[in-house]
Amino acid sequence: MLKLDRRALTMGLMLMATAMAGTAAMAADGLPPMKQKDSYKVGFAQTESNNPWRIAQTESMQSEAKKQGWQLVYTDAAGSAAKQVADVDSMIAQGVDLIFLAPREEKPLIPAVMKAKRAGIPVILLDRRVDDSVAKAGRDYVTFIGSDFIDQGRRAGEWLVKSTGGNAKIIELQGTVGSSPANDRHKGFADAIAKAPGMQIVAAQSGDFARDKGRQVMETLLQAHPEATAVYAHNDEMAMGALAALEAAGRKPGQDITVVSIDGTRDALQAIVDGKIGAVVESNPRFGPNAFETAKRYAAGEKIDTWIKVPDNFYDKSNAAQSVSSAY
Ligand code: GYE
Repeated sequence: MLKLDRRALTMGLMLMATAMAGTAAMAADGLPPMKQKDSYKVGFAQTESNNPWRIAQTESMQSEAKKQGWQLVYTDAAGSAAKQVADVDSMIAQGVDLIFLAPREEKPLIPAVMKAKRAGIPVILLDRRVDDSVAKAGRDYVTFIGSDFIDQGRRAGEWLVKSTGGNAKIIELQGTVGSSPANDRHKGFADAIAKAPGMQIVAAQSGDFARDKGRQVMETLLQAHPEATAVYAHNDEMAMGALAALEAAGRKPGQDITVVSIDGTRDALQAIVDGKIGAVVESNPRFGPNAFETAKRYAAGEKIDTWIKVPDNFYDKSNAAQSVSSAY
């Protein structure tokens, strides 16, 4: 009897010791810890570099790394989720202290997030989310730093309702299929226009957040829907492509068709000044200071919110001119 109790006790102690060893390697919430050091080697896995928004984001990350004296391992997935997964793999192999990841699509990048976690490397998501019913902030990755895309779509929709008097036949140029900004910018916009029965989306298709694709898609959709009176583009590059297609078709953007979009690039703000785009909801790409500050707070053991929201401006005729020169 006594012998058995002793064995049970030893077993219990052993189990407790194993459990404690497990927690010693992990923060309380299961996230990999980050040691406090003077300088770090961190990764930034960029999704593509084919538009001014991406270039501004990369510049902001690189200049902040320089300012902090941290080494930045930079990769560009060139628009391929599969390459981005491989890029994260190589960062894990290089033993970076933390990975900043701008996930191209919501689902395909989840394995990369989980693999980094298993390798003991914390991940901070920048500008786009992964599917949070599978991978969770505060458990599988540290946090998401980025805009409220549903709100951006809502603001674009509300502006369009107002400026068209609640009557419009809309062509929607959507972002990259399966990306969180494309999903959420559609949702917020659809919710906003649902309140006005005269607002109708006559066609919607992805232009992959790219200017030339936006132009091509607009050309096709305009041929099928010459009755369109408005364009909602999920980003400025596609809006610029749409302007080219509209003008080539003899339309007069700003006069016979209203254009609204999202980002705040220099070209788009100039197009507002020129009277061709009606309004732009900002999506701020300058993540550097916020990203590095968050990593430092995490290393210091601070509790990090699961979403660090980036506040966004709004541009129309009243303020675009004064913002053109500081835009990217
Ligand atoms: O609007 C777009 C870019 O993920 C918020 O991606 C970002 C979006 C941005 O390619 O221009």
